[in-house]
Amino acid sequence: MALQTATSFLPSALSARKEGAVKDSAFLGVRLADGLKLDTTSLGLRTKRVNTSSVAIRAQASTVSAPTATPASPAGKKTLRTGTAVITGASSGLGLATAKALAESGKWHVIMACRDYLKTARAARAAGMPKGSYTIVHLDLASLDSVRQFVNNVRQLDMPIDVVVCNAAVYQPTAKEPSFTADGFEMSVGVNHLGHFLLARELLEDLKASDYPSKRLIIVGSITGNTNTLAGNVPPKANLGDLRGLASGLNGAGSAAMIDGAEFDGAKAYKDSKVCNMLTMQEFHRRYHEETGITFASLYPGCIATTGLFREHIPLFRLLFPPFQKYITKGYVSEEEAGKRLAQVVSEPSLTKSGVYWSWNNNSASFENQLSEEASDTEKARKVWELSEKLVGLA
Ligand code: LMG
Ligand code: NDP
Ligand code: PMR
Repeated sequence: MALQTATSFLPSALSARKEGAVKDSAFLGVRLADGLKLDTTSLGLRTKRVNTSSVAIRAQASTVSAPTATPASPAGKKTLRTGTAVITGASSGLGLATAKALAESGKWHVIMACRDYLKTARAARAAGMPKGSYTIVHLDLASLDSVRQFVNNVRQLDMPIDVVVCNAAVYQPTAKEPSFTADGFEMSVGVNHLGHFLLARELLEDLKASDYPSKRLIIVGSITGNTNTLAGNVPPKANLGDLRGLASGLNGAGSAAMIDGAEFDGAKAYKDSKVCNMLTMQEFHRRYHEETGITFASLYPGCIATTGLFREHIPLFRLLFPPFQKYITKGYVSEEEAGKRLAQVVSEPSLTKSGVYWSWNNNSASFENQLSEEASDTEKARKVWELSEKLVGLA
């Protein structure tokens, strides 16, 4: 436990380094000499084979074996190797339920990309995720440095990256004033969209390099960003306007903490961020699907009214929202059911179509849903892409 605790506070630079790169680094009093490769399993970064009671760090020459074994079945038929899926925000709600569903299937190793190591470790254990089926790697989407550091760290794990799920989100419906990420972006759009935008752009290279037969990049969307629905018409409605706030850096200067340049509204900022998520998925599809064969998808998993997403809402809302969704709108789904849905988008052979926004009907059957006019506006998607590139330092 002590080891795991310590790893959560490990400077990212130490969490895993490539051969030869670790220079005389001290950790828990153990020094690692030049030229030795860290076995990330013994850093607790990868729970597989970690003996939590052991504090010894083994410095060894062998590499961490990626979960790539493709044993031939008795019939001599090759089975699909274990896939590796990165899931952001896997410490609770939909992300955790999806991680659990994938891990329990035995077909996936999950990289849980989370900002709170201890919370995630406890959540994974409490959810009963099989040991060795997941690795926790620190990621704070409210910092572009952290995103870049995360990308470096997962690359050092020597695991292929076959699927990436951009799931984490914050929702600040009661905030009167905007708050900002480390890079000075309004928090909801900064975390939900811009952090994921950089992450997805970086990990695209890793997806391209993977030999997995069905590689996917999934960005979680929502009904509330789609004004072609009843839920999307509950005020405040999503509206990116002419993107003037995004263009000016989303930093609150000149009252431009909102994408459309209007006064700050936390609920709207969240819905706007979801529109960006859905536009980004489609722009990825247009730019990269043909060339790479990667499936790009988004989804509305149903109304998971009990998750941590509503932690900042008023207590009355948190009390009434679940029964309202269960008995009145009938849009409610449990975390478990929503996790199964997202796991389908990760793994189902029938859901390989790219550029799709998936939803499920009342019988839990998936279907290709229609996005609102704004959330399917190709010109806006291109502009959001280009402005986001500038903000995250890719252009
Ligand atoms: C707003 O506040 C903020 O003002 C805004 O800034 C922003 O943050 C926004 O989108 C976020 O939130 C939210 C506030 C107003 O909502 C609440 O606090 C509570 C809303 C919870 C949902 C409504 C519950 C209503 C019914 C509860 C019943 C539960 C029990 C069911 C048990 C059934 C058993 C069989 O949010 C608003 O948007 C208010 C909009 C005004 C609409 C008010 C009318 C509600 C009508 C709902 C339809 C259902 C009607 C039928 C009632 C049947 C009763 C059985
Ligand atoms: P939760 O609050 O349960 O999960 C959100 C996750 O995001 C948590 O793991 C949280 O981490 C993580 N997170 C927040 N900020 C950061 C950050 N700066 N860096 C890294 N991770 C961060 O909410 P849900 O499970 O409901 O939300 C998951 C996704 O589902 C979101 O994309 C949301 O928009 C979407 N969605 C949800 C719906 C619902 O009804 N709940 C409906 C439609 C879509 P931590 O645990 O540390 O706080
Ligand atoms: Mg909404 C079919 C109706 C439906 C569905 C599926 C949702 C989903 N909501 C519906 C209807 C209504 N909602 C109605 C009629 C109202 C007025 C009472 C209403 C209100 C409401 C509020 C105040 N709903 C909300 C809020 C929130 O704060 C949530 C939000 O907008 O977060 C951005 C929310 C949601 N309703 C949903 C879903 C899925 C949410 C969670 C938001 C999300 O993750 O996108």
